[in-house]
Amino acid sequence: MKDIQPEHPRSESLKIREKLAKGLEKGLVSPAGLAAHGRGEAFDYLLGEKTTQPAKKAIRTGAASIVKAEEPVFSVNGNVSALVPDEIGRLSKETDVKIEVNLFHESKEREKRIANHLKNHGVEKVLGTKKEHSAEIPEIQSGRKTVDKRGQKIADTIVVPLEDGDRTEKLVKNEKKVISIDLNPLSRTAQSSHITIVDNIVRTMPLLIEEIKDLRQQSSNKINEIIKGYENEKNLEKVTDIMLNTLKKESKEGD
Ligand code: PTJ
Repeated sequence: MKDIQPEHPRSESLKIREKLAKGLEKGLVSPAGLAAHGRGEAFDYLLGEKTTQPAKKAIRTGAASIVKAEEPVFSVNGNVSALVPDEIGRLSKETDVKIEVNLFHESKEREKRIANHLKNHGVEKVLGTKKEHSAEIPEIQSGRKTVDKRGQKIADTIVVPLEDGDRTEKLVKNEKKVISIDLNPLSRTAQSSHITIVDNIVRTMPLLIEEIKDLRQQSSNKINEIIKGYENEKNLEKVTDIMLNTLKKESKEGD
């Protein structure tokens, strides 16, 4: 990895960027993944590169929905595999969430490389790579339509990080509960998910795992209360306000 000085004011952001660049070199990330990352970085800047209160609320509600689910699945694409492989390993070991590779830019080779990469990071069973287990989600146009019979096809709850809009809408239509992780609160994914975590996935994952572990010890009443008390639209408005205030503050300072 390129030498990034810890005292550099943008060192954290540069380290994340470097992970993506390495992921591209290793054939995990698609070239379009770099553009997607750049878009995310811009929104993260407006969040102050911090996990906000509304994001924390969405993470806790997402965790509650995962604990309540019978068949929870976490969908992994190229960017996600490069950014948080250790956390996906922990998620699969420490919770009941299944891990499935599902790519927008379809490539059998990349799918296999991602699955191996995840296995090297502790995921014992990676779904989504075997033809004999493949099924389709009707109406999805992209490569994402092919899913695993043992995973997303039967899942009641799916976590879709860094996702394009089409699939989220179709998953919702197919009565799946969708939890997205997306730094852009205006994206179609963010707008159509049941629970939208507007945060950088590198910050979200450790918090999500801890919340799942904590909520597994709680009563089903408590879990239901958390889910009932959450309104995604309102939560998205709060995050958008935080971004707007960052811009307003900057414009006043420049007066
Ligand atoms: O590996 P593949 O073929 O499945 O492709 C993966 C990408 C990400 C290229 C594909 O899903 C794609 O094109 O996604 P989009 O439509 O660019 O959407 C990605 C969303 O993720 C955008 O809204 C970004 O703002 C957001 N995003 C990017 N980086 C992060 C992020 N959200 C959270 N954490 C990030 N680190």
